[in-house]
Amino acid sequence: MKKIIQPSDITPESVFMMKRRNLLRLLGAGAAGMMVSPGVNAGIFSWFSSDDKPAVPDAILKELNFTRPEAYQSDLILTPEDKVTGYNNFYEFGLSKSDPAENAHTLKTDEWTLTIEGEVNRPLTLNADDIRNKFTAEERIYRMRCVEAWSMVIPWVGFPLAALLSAAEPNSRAKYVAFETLYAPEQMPGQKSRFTGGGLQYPYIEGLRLDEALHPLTFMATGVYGKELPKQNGAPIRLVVPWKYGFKGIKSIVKIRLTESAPPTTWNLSAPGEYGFYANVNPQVDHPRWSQATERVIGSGGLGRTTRQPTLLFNGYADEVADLYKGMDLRRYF
Ligand SMILES: Nc1nc2c(c(=O)[nH]1)N[C@H]1C(S)=C(S)[C@@H](COP(=O)(O)O)O[C@H]1N2
Ligand SMILES: [Mo]
Repeated sequence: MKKIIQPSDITPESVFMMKRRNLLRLLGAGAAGMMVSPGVNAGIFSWFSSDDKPAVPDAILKELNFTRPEAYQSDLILTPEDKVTGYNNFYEFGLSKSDPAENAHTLKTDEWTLTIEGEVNRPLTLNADDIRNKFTAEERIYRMRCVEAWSMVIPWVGFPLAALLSAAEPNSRAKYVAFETLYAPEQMPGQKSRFTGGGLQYPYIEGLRLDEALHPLTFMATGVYGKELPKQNGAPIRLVVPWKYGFKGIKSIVKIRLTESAPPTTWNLSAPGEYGFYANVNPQVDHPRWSQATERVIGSGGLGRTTRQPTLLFNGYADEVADLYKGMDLRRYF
């Protein structure tokens, strides 16, 4: 048996929450109180001390200017901001949903370089200012469905990936787009430790077919809830592909490379039988270990309960994207 954490060990979010909240309750206030007493509040006991609150003060996030195109507004109930920015997956900062908000402050985003390279006529290098100001920002309210069977509705701010790619002029050999997250183990504890980082290979990498990447829904987010993106959500720039499972939405991107052949992707490398290249949301194609037919709506219900709702084909965006997959067996290309 390997000692590192395997993807098959990654438990549903409920188990992580069990650790933090219910375990504390089960232990009773007395036992828990002892554990958080001064001098004991360290090491393996440190997770008893927080109630899923970030240990550092919230970062001050700049308000953004953006338009609100009618086509991308929505009647859907938005997930509360504190859930969007406090319940995250960003394994570079740990595996618990509260870890990114707690730990991502070590990520340095003031200086940033994003390159667009490979099969393009005009390779581009963008700095932090370019990322913020070169493209016209708009707000888009998108559903977001994690492969772990939970969902949110998020008001992103950013611009279509197509705007960025067309500036680089993909050449005729370009068929795919490969994305890469920053690799900086000194800033990202999960890249340093197989234990903290869930045994994934880093840097985190993702990919899309070029036609998926150029689809008008495919979005580069530089903000959320009207402000610049918090680090835990993938500052300064992350991908959002609303009809695909959330893991396609790679965070804190430093490189975009146009390629002739399909690029490898982090979760597919880690568990090829569980996470495909396409990762289109599909209630009829179950994950090998759980159903994808329904989803928990994060932030709904109250009193610690969450509402469950049916999952929609292509996460509700079938009218817009089904044509991309005409004639494809969605079970085979999952
Ligand atoms: N670099 C990187 N990007 C990532 C992840 C990650 O662990 N590392 N997690 C993915 C997963 S599984 C999901 S569901 C979304 C979560 O985005 P959010 O925390 O902003 O809601 O980010 C995706 N992007
Ligand atoms: Mo996810």
